[in-house]
Amino acid sequence: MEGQIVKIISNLYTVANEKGRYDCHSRGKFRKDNITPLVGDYVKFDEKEQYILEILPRKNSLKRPMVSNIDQGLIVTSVKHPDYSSNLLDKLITTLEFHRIEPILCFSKWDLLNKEEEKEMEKIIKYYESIGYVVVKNTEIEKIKKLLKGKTTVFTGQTGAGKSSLMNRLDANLKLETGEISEALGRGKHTTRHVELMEIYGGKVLDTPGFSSLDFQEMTKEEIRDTFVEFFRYPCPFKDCMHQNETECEVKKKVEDGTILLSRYENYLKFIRNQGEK
Ligand SMILES: Nc1nc2c(ncn2[C@@H]2O[C@H](COP(=O)(O)OP(=O)(O)O)[C@@H](O)[C@H]2O)c(=O)[nH]1
Ligand SMILES: [Mg+2]
Ligand SMILES: [Zn+2]
Repeated sequence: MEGQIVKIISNLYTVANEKGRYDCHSRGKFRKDNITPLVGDYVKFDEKEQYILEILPRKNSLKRPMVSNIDQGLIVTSVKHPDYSSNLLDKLITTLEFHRIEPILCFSKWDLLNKEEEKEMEKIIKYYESIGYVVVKNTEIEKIKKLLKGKTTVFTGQTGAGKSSLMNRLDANLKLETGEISEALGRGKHTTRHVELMEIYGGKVLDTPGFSSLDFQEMTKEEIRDTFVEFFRYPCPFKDCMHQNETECEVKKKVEDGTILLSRYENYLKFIRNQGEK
């Protein structure tokens, strides 16, 4: 039979398909081939012996968390408490783009903003929409449900941003632990549970504490550049332009005239600093 690994606890793999859930073991064979079965893996398994026989080819895989076959990432970004961080948002977008995971931007805690702050955030949202991203607020539950349908989605974002609260609102049966931010931050690592793929409204979601601390060690400068999707709209005279010190650069022009959001460009420069070359 075929199914998808939805949970791994030590060496017990829970494989699910339309017929049910099966607790399976893996064979030494995978260890020999240096393949670690991941949550999200589609597998062939022997339902009688409860053994995983084969891992089917992956669409993508992440290291932190260790998951595979992710379609999209819902980036939960709080606009206050914790304060809005364009750096973290762009970092997560870059990380998802790099892994060919479609980013969806979800802003939370809008209720904590005053009118002026709201206006500022609206501008930022408009910009991200203009470069092609789907943007929602965490209060737009019906819209979010539609986006999740039929897809495997990873929830990501800073601790305290409201990921678990949102998932609980999407499905009251989940009953995920949520925390006051100070508490959540203080507890740090041990709020991290095992990774589990959960069904919500005909979609599958992963709650992933810790994902936000992903770094770029494995990405080159060029790979980071190519995750800034709006840069492609403004071809530069130098084909491999890094939009940095080049004299004739269309991207820099668009930053200067305000077409490209300054914080995006500044974050880009920060991200490529200290990165390896191609
Ligand atoms: N004011 C406000 N608080 C929220 C909102 N969403 C979540 N919270 C609160 O923020 C805290 C952290 O939420 P939680 O879901 O645990 O965040 P997580 O760490 O991303 O899973 C909790 O106290 C929530 O009640 C929101 O939209 N507005
Ligand atoms: Mg949480
Ligand atoms: Zn350029």
